[in-house]
Amino acid sequence: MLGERMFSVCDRDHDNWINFEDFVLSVALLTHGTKDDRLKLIFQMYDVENKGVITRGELEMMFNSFRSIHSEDTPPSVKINQ
Ligand SMILES: [Ca+2]
Repeated sequence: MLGERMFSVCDRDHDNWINFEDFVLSVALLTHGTKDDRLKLIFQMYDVENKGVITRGELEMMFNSFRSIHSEDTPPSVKINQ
């Protein structure tokens, strides 16, 4: 999931390829962008449906994706209560 979201955000022209320009722009934003630029990039990763908001389900999905990366064992899923 995390890889798919990173790919989607880096694929700036949405042609399902990350060409050299997409790659350079993404790396430049992450390494030399302003704090706002980097926050926008992270927000776009969480905003799976590209609606300008992060739903509870999207947040859970990303948390679980991060947790699965940082744990050798498969941890129980995160569920955010209302
Ligand atoms: Ca592209």
